[in-house]
Amino acid sequence: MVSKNGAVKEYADSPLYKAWLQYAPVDNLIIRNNYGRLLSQIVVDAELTGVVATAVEELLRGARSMLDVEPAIMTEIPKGSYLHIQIAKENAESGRKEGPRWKLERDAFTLRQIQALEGNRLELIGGSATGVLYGVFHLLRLISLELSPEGLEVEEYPSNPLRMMNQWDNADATIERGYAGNSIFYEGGRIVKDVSRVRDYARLLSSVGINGISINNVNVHDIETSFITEPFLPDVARLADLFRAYGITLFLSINFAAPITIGGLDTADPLDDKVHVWWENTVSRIYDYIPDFGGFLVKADSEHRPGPFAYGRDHADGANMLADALERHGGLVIWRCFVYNCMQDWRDRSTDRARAAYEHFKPLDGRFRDNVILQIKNGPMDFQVREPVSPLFGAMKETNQIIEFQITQEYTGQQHHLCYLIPQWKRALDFDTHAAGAGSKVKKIVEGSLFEMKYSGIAAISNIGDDENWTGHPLAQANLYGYGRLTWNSDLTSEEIAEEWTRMTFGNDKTVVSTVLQMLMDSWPIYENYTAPLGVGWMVTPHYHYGPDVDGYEYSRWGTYHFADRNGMGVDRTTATGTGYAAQYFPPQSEIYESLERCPDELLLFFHHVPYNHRLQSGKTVIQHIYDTHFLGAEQADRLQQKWEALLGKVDTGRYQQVADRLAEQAEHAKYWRDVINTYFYRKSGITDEQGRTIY
Ligand code: GCV
Repeated sequence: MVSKNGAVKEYADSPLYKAWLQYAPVDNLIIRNNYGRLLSQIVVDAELTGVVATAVEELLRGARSMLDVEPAIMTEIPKGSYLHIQIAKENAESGRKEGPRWKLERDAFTLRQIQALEGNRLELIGGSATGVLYGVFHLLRLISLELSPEGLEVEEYPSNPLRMMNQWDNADATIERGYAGNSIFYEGGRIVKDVSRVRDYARLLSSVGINGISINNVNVHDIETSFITEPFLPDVARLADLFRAYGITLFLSINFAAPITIGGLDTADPLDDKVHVWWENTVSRIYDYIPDFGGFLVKADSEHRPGPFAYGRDHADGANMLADALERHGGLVIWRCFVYNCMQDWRDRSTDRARAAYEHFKPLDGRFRDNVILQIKNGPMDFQVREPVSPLFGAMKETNQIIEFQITQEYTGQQHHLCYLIPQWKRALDFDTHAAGAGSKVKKIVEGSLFEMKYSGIAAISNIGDDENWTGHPLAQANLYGYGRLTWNSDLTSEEIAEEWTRMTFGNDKTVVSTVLQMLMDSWPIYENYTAPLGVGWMVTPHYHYGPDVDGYEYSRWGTYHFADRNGMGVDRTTATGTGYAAQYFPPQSEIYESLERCPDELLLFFHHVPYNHRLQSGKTVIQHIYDTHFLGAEQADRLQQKWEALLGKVDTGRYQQVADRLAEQAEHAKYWRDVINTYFYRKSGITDEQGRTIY
């Protein structure tokens, strides 16, 4: 596979590269002609600049390719059928306004078909230019899904005000936890000169409603620390200009110690006046170059990154200092809550990493400035295949917050294994925290509808690199697509998203659609089956996080234990006899997790230490569950290959072969997982498999 960011032109016609924006010719002639007539004349009631220009350009591209028409762009109402694009009058003015609701209206659009004797009219009204852009992408989606324009009546606005993408890209072109090649943003310590690939990425992102991006790794190394200063700002501004045209605001990850490392100061103490002034000046300079700069994403006092603790200050002191510098310009501080002691001793049973975020941040509720947002990982540990939802959601009623998902498959097969993650994220969003009584779902918290929040939404770590197919595994594109669609509409089901993606990516052939849909929907449970069981997590090769190593982390300092011995396994996080983590939830969730009988099987070993012969709610013992799921998971991974093989000849060779290769690797690796896990627990427990299968 060619994999260099300069070579975009070579990819232009590659189905791998076009991802879900294939714009394949519409097969259904009636639908094609209906849309063809409507789009042959387009009246645009707005200046053809900025985001509107992007929208119209996209529309032309889609219409030419899918409908084989060359639309005429006009300012006067024509005779016959036409598409009429407008911006709602009350929102048309530019300039910043406060508050998430306004942002939702700005991004909203309506799309409807009006029948008339003299010709039908399609009316697209955006709440602003970005609303128009989202409306155009929606229309193009309807066309590729071959849904008739007849009787069309759509009114859409996003569930979440902030819909963020986090890049973990480094200036040397590597990507932390990246599994699809090198960075498309950087080369040799600088931002790339040829930004055509970044533009194509912006298209993909805005087509699913992403409206913010932080362009560098949260672990900010030497070169990236200077991104906020003059030598780099013109280049950063170039990227900001590019993303702005797609309705996406640019953010930077910063190094909390920057005043020392690049500012020549002897401290980064957030309560020191010199530090304040340094950040104020630095921020003002950024806004000289990027007037609509989004703000900073900050990883502080986490995994050896610098932060306010060095000066005896807390996270609110640190975040507020930056917030003060950004406030006058309308900028935000997005402060990550991934804070825990990563230098633990396995003998210390009182420290529990799962408790850490809540313990650090809950006491600070109400102390953060209005333009600070806390970014909280979906679970209390670190993107494992199965974790409970972080108890911080709902615990901080007076703090802006967004949830953080990981699209890049660090712990879920690194894009060598198929793992469609939308069902996992939906589980988190649909979790009822009971923070304000029954129905206090996480999605309501991050949408900003449960508690009064000025800013809220969803962020995720991207899974793309400079591989021709963007994501390493062609089917991993579904996670990128699905993430965007879910941030736009958290009520869409995993199946709806998977089907949309499949049809846009591979076309509307019924066998292809039903096969790929089923493969995607089965993939997370399959991956869970042959990897770490019952919510215990972490049985991976240290540092790389790919492949099984049951004791790899067990005696290390990261606080990620399973405590398996010859009698049993699991972490006792109950209040009665364990670390007390279960009590961080609101009742009844705290009571359910505390109870050995009521705790859901899938999370049993996250909350309880049990003997191997403990009987699950499923009726099986823990040890038999481990054997059964691992035999089953490996078999299921094998069957994925056969399902895909049935599509030979129905999917183009390039994509067919890449998927086939990855599935073969997955099937092989799943067997290895099965054997390592089964053998480990057989030898620990001495209990044989009821079915007498081969365990080494
Ligand atoms: C960017 C995990 C990953 C790290 C990552 C960290 C984080 O620990 O393994 O690579 O660092 O999470 O989210 O900050």
